[in-house]
Parts: sequence; structure tokens; C-alpha cells
Amino acid sequence: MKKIALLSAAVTMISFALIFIAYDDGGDPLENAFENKIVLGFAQLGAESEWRTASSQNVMDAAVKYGIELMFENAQQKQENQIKAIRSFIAHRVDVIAFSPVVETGWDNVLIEAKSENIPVILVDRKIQSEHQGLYASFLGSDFEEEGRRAGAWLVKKFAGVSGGVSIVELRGTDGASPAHGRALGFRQAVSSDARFRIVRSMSGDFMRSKGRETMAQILEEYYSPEEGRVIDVVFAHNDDMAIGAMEAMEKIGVAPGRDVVMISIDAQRSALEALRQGRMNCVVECTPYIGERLMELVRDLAAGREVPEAVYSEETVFTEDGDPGDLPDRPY
Ligand code: GYE
Repeated sequence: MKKIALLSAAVTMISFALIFIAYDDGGDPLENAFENKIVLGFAQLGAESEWRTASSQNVMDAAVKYGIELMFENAQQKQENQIKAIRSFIAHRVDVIAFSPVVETGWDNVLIEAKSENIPVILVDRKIQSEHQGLYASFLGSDFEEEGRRAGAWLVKKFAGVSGGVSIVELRGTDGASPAHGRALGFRQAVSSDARFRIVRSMSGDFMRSKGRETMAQILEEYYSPEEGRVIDVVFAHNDDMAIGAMEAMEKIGVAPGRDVVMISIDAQRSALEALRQGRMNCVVECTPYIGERLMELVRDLAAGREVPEAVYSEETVFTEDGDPGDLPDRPY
């Protein structure tokens, strides 16, 4: 009898401890303590930029906050690794799969496999292209064409009333990736109506700072000589890391980004906003990595069998040299 009483006291204490742990998680305490946790398999594409690192951290933090168990894989920028990760999530019978597709095509087979196992899929931050319908439940992220248009529209305004041609260098993101595709397209839509704007060089820097630096150094060799001093007018970089790499390459040979060359970039991470404050950058189009909490809400809805919207776009803004530097946000990333 005494033993039974002791045992039941112990069980009660453990239950309270469990409730407390779940509460500490920031999730719904009772739901987590007494029900099985939802399991989310997330295949991140890599760690190519500061944006990506912030995105991964944000997903991890949001999973803790929502009491969702996260299986997280980093695919090191390789599609085959992402496909492998998704297959392992299917084998583990996770409740929901989410991934940021490194490129747009080549996902049909693995997504058909997930579908046949009734595991819903969310595309996070990047899109795919497929002839098949219904391979994923929802897309969550930014409107990349709109980001490109915003960058181009600012440039058109910047050169309003200035005569003569405007030569532009474009540093593209990863070839085949939806943000590279959308940003290139949107930018061209915005500048193409004015014949003064010419994209003289477009090269991929793979969304990486090191490659932005190398690519820009190569382009400067072609377009700049200390004797002639000829330099391009504008650099449009598909992300901040490449823009910062390009700025380093310019400064190394005495070209001043922001003054000798107009700099436009996308993301608005802390280092780019700092460059804007210093006058080394002219325009930064925001693309937020903070979509983790919205992702967890979608995961909860899908796990509960509820309908979710086909696409959820983030609300974003543009930071430019025309604004008050004091208004620029402080970013942890
Ligand atoms: O702009 C870039 C990152 O997919 C929107 O990927 C994302 C992009 C982001 O490497 O910095």
C-alpha cells in the first residue's frame, strides 16, 4: 500500500515536471504534456549567407516556441542532399515536411513520394517549378519579382533627369534558384522601358560574399583601369552578402562604393544597413528571414487537417539613402 502511494506521488511529480518543461518551451503546456508533439522535418538548403543563418535560427526558435519537434538537416547547397533529407523524413513518417529548395526544378519524384505517403509539404522561402499540380500545400516567403521591381524602380528614380547611358553590373544569386530568377526578372521589368539603362555584365556569385568579391574583382579588371578610371555606374546584387563582397573588391582598388558606383542590394541584413548608414550603399530592398512562426502556424494547421493558403507572402519595405539613417532598424542578423 505504502509502495503504491509512493509510486503515485512519484507519477504526479513527474507529470508536473513534464508540464513545467513544456511550459518552459513556450508552447501550449497542456497540449504538449498530454499529446504527442507534432514532428516537422525541415531540409534547409545550406549556410551560404547571413540571411540563411538567420533563417535557420529563426526556424529553430519558432519550433521551440510552438512546442513542435524539429528534425533539421542542412544540405550544404546540394540538391541531392536535400532530396536525401526529405526521403529520410518520409521514412520517419514526420507529420509535415518543409524545405527551402536550392533550385526550382528536379523535385517531382521526391514530392510525389511524400504525397503518396500523405505527408504535406510546405515550401519555405524559395519556390519550385513543376508540371504537376498539388505537390505542395503552401508556399511561405517573399515575392522575388516584386523585390527586383522595387530595386529597379528606385534606380529609375535615382537617375531621373540625368542624361547619358547607365551601365549596370548584375551579381546574380544561385543559378536556377527562384530568388535569382524572380529578382532578375522584376529588375528588368522596371528598367527596360528606359533605353539608358544597360545591363553590361550579369554574373552569378551564388549568393555568397566570397564569390561576390571574386566576381566583382574580375569585372573590375575588365571595366576599370587606374589610368582611364572608367568604371561601371551601378551594381545590382541579388543579396547583401554578394554586395558586401563586391564593395570589398572595389575598395581594394580605390573605387568608392556608394559614391563612384551606385550600390543596390536585397535582404537588408545588419551589415548592409550599416553600409547604408556609412554611405557605401544606396538602396537595400528588404527580404525577411523571419518567417519561422508563420511556418509553425501552417504546420499546426496541416497536422490538424485544416486548409492552408496556397501562398503566404511577407510584408517588406525598401531602405534608401534618401531616408533618415536614424530610422533604420537594428537587426540581430
Ligand atoms: O536573399 C539570400 C539567400 O532565398 C530569399 O537566399 C533567399 C535568399 C536570400 O542566400 O541572401
